[in-house]
Amino acid sequence: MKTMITGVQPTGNFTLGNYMGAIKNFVALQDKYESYLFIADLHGLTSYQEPQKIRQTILDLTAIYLACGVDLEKTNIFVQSSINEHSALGFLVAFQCRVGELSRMTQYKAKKQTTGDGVDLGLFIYPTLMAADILLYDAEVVPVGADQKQHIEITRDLGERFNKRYGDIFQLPNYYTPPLGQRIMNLQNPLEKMSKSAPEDDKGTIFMLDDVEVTKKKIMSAKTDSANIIKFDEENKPGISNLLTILAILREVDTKTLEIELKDLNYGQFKKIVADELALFIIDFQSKYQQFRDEKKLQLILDQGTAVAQKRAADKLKLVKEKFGIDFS
Ligand code: AQP
Repeated sequence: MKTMITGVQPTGNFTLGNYMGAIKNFVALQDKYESYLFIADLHGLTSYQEPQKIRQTILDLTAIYLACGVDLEKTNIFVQSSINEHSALGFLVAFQCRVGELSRMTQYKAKKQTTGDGVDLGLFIYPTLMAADILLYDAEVVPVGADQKQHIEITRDLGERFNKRYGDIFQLPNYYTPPLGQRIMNLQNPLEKMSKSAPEDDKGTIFMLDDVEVTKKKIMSAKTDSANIIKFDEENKPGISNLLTILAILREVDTKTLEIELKDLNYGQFKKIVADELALFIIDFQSKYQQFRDEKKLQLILDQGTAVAQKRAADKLKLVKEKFGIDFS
């Protein structure tokens, strides 16, 4: 059976973008693959995290995964830092990655601009650790949002380079981005992606665990345009297109169908429909989340997922070390 993997950092607050861009699609595909879903706490450490809070945020994210529909019969959930092979392979990958390749990464370039006093090396080499996360499991498919496509592409390039130098070691991965929802935009600035590192009071970000009344208000005050025509046109009508995308994903229809159905409504009426349907979805999500979070099984779930992933990662790292000529066990 082929393998699928993806991860989310246990930082900030899980957003509608994280759900629609990545985890919803992972859940939809989990039947078809040997599936691994990890909590990317090492990636999270590319910015300072309060040490006392990390354990709780990891358990929160585990419950979020389950509330999104992750099925433990089909998916192994684990914490990245509990498997040392990620760091070990990340190191080896970084050694043969070019500075120029990493300098071209859009995410790095964007973050560099907002970091006044220099960029941590962790942020610069983030894609090499991400490549290790994927290559370690020979994953064929990685469901991600659009912002991560470039990192999967560099993972392929690096995997190919190793395969050429050392003989076939790694399966080369492909990203899976959904036709709709690969880039859910900030409601107040629909030219920017919705991001979970946004401040808690950001009016443009739907946090999945926020009070549902706050969420409804955010939809009602979403920035649109003045034309009052409900049409999917990301270039000229980014705000309306973003709302159409959200509603289309909730209803599992395409945006054309919605355009026809909603054509006689004004923007206020349209937003009310989106707000109400999103609220119903989020109420259901939050009730599942609370149930999983209150159960005392989360650590056990992580331990079980880690045991399965650990075996696979250890076998792979051993093979890599053999191929590199540094396996002396
Ligand atoms: N707005 C989005 N639309 C679609 N997919 C998204 N993803 C993130 N935002 C959107 C996807 O979610 C997965 C987890 O990514 P992450 O943990 O890096 O979350 P983030 O929201 O991107 O986090 P940050 O810390 O707020 O990052 P920056 O600062 O880069 O915005 C990934 O598959 C991602 O593509």
